[in-house]
Amino acid sequence: MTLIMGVVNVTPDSFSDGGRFFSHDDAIEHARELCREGADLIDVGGESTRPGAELVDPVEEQRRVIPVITALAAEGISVSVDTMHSSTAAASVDAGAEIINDVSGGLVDPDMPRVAAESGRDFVAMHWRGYLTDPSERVHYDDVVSDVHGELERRLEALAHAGIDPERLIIDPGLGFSKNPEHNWAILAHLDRFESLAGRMLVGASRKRFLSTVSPVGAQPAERDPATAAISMLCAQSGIWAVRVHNVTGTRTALNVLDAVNAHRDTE
Ligand code: PMM
Repeated sequence: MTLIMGVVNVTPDSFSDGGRFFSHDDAIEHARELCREGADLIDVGGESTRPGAELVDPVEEQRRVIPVITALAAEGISVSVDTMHSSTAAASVDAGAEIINDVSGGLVDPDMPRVAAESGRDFVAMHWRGYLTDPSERVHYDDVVSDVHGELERRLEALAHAGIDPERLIIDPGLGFSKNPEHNWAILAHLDRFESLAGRMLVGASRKRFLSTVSPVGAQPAERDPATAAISMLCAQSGIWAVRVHNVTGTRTALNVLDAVNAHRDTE
């Protein structure tokens, strides 16, 4: 059963929800709402990963996310922290985070692999080719599926070498990060090719720009939610561990449809 990771960005500038949940109370209330809608876990982030976004000092990042993580964990909500900084990861784990979600896969902060290993928590290693000022940077691949697979494989080896239990590693192909629309679609068409790398895979397609190619002309990020829900269903059919989404209701409904159909497949 694919899990739903609801996104709570405590940032002024994330591409689809920046500024909406910037106060702690608004962020906590939004997370509760996502759980009521069917989220299984909540990903809390304090730094936008949007190309060209301002880098956030870890002290400011922690000011944004730690009170939110503390409150959610106290309510029994499973939390992951979306951070590239080891100090924020460590403080978040102390506050109750169960998963460290690092879009750089431990590349930005050299202390991250050790801190993640010592925390004993799950670690999401996303495919990443560096900070970007423009999404069209670093998008050359000979074969995007093989290249992303190979780069993730080497990253996993390094992370395991740093002491992270391989069972704790979750891979993520990093849709939209140094990838053009065709690359993202090719990865989604070949999710099975990544199965051998790790026991669990997370996919984050939600509201990303490549979905505009399948959405109504001029669709704003939130209007890409139907396309996001459709991808969630494809991911569930491919046995993906979790999907990271902003709109939980759409994805929950899509997964319910799949469950309803599968229930009949199993009994026939
Ligand atoms: N995408 C964003 C942020 N964090 N984390 C993971 N593991 N995978 C992703 O695809 C991912 C991520 C960018 O989206 P946002 O700005 O809406 O959070």
